[in-house]
Amino acid sequence: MVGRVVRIIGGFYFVEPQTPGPIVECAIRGRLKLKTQGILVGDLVKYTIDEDGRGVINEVEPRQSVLTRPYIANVNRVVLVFAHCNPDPIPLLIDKFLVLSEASGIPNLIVFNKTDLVATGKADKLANKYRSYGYNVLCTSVRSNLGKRRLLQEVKGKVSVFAGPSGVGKSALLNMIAPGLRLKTGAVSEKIGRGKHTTREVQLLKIGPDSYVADTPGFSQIALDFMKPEALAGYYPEFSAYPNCRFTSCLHETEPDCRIKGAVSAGLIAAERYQSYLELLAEVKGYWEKRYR
Ligand SMILES: Nc1nc2c(ncn2[C@@H]2O[C@H](COP(=O)(O)OP(=O)(O)O)[C@@H](O)[C@H]2O)c(=O)[nH]1
Ligand SMILES: [Mg+2]
Ligand SMILES: [Zn+2]
Repeated sequence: MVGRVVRIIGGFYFVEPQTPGPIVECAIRGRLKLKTQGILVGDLVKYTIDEDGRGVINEVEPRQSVLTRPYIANVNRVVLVFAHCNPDPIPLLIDKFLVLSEASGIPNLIVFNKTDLVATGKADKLANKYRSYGYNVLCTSVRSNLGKRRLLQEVKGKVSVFAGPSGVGKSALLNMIAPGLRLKTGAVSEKIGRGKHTTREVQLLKIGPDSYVADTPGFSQIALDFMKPEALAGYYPEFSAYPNCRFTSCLHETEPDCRIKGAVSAGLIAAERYQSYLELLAEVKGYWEKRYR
């Protein structure tokens, strides 16, 4: 039988069967343990059920992708959720989430939630700004069900991870599109959880045939400690229209004949995005130098 690992607890793998049915608790075939570098949540597996009704995983299908934060295999949609207000959007934090998501190579969608709390003009302006950078953007409201159908379409038949700062409405949005989930909402309880260092195991929730979502706890700190400084510009999609600076190693800071800086001066790249690039570059360089000093 074929199924998807939705949760891992203490060496047991909880597998959601491909054909509708209850989740099967599986152990892992000894010989498979040596072959794979562990099975991840999100993996598609072949399993059997023995005479005693216990499941055993015999085989893992090749992975299409591996997302590292959180650790999930075969994710093919990252939904980055922010709020129009309460909490206010912070451009640098948004760009950090975007960079992280672009670095994963998995297609993303920006959702600006709580649209009910701001004037239409203000909401459109924010959404259009990110559209102009090349992102897919959706405005939603859990209060008025705005964007519900589009969001459902976006996650249909996919493994999606909902990420973003705390309190923006990630869990509320998931409850909106899949009321059966009954996820806890309200930022306060999450803040307490974070302070206590509660372990956060990842879990996939099935919301439809072949549709899975992962809710993630909000976090305000993201460390871009894994990338090379030279890679960062590649995670700003609109920068790619201006290749071939004079130096191939150009970091677009103070180098002469830099096409990115030229595009900023000409108003073709938003100054706000270039500023955020420089700030994140300083952070990435800091980590990099610490590691290789
Ligand atoms: N006005 C308004 N409040 C919302 C909306 N979505 C969520 N909220 C509220 O925002 C708070 C945080 O929501 P939650 O889903 O827990 O955020 P999470 O931390 O991102 O999972 C809760 O009190 C929700 O009721 C929305 O679209 N409009
Ligand atoms: Mg939540
Ligand atoms: Zn340059």
